[in-house]
Amino acid sequence: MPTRRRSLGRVLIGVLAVVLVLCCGGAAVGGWVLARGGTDTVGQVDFVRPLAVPPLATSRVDGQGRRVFDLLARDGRRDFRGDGRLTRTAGFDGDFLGPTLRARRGERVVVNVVNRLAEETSVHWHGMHLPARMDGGPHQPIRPGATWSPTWTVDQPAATLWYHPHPHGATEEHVYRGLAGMFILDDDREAALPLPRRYGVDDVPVIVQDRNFSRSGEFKKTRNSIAGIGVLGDTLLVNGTVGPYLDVTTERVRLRLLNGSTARTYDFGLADDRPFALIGSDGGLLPRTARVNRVQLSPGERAEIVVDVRPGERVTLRSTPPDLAAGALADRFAGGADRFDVLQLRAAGTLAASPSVPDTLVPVDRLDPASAGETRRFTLTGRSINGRSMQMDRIDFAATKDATEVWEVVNQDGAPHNFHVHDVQFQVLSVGGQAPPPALGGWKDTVYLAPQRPVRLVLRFTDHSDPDVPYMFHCHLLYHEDAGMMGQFVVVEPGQRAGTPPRPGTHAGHD
Ligand SMILES: [Cu+2]
Repeated sequence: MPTRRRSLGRVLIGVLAVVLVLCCGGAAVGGWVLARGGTDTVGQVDFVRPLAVPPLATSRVDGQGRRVFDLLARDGRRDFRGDGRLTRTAGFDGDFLGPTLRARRGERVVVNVVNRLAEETSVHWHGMHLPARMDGGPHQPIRPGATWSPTWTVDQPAATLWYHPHPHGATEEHVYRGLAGMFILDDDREAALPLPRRYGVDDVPVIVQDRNFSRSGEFKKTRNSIAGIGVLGDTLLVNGTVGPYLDVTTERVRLRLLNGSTARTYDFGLADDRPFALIGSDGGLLPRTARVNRVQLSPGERAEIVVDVRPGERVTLRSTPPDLAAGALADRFAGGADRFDVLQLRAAGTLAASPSVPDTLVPVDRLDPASAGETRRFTLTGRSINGRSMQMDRIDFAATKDATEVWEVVNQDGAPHNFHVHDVQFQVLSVGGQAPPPALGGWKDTVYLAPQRPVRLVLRFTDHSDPDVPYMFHCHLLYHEDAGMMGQFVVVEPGQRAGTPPRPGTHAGHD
């Protein structure tokens, strides 16, 4: 039946044509999306505003010799771009971000945190070694109008730490609105080194955050659904300043870089690719200065760098595409192709002399993995760790006080995660089976997890035990954390078992 065969042939050709068009169209769209590249602000940022330097928090010493700070969380409004469009924000003691807290090793501190927000929040001391009930995680909520007054003794090396809310399920929202600040610790070892340390002059906090703005000027919290890592903004705020410059008056300037973003990873360097001195990571100074030209920071990580400048020059701190090692598609949608001009350094015509940065910094005693009594494995997939989602009333394990542990952490997704541990600083033993780079050679509390690349950590939980009140471990991509990629552990005395977390609403840690 030739007629029927002919019509069948026509149908087949038609179907083929449709398939062909769909394939080509799909490939074209896919190719266009990939080729489109990422967000790129290089050469497009007008550095017209002086970098805001967070004020040092005032403090007083009380009758018990404790250093007392006051911190007030509140809503605010700010015109970030000078065009009259106000953004609804939140901050500590101000409209956006908060003052820099500063304390010395050995000091006992008290922070009176007042919650003047319309909702519950908490304040977590990221990187701080302290009792669990002072940690400021989801078990220490502060109700609207309430004051929470944690107190602890600073007992860890000089470091660039930070503080931010950690309320159950709402951390991303609170940090994105602006609730965060730096917490600098000092000690004698750091003070004995010839490093720049005049706050706001040659020792400057650089808190980098990305935001999207709506047409009316509000922060826009639309998440990219393809990579699923959270909000990636197209505008950078540095200490809350859009388009910032810093007047540099000394030959060398120390920058305390904090990635305070909720999801984005940066790869910081200078625009002319000059090397700089990498002197510190999350938990303090490195054993040795690393002369590098890039430092990559995932959300929550810090680095201290010292940059040499020449009289009269202008040089830009830039973030080039980070190596997320997550494949082309994930890279593209997870910020792996994005570039940003971050901060312009404007050197004065005459610069005050700065001592050169020493090669040797501080001793970092290596924890011995061979002495580890416990090896734990953490597999991150989707929004869970070891297949479990965060539950306030479930303690995942108990770590014994003063015992060394090895943790093997692996991201088994195709997209980025990272890993943050409360209470202690850890050391990185290996990344994908390789010795860690110099940037991971000191104390760390947060580490990037490239897909399928296991990271081995060694940790020791000293000083503080409490069978009932847990510390957190979690992905510090805040959208993931809020969605359940978090677990809880307690530190116990030898032979002690994990107890029961306080019921929500009992407000552990309130005095
Ligand atoms: Cu994650």
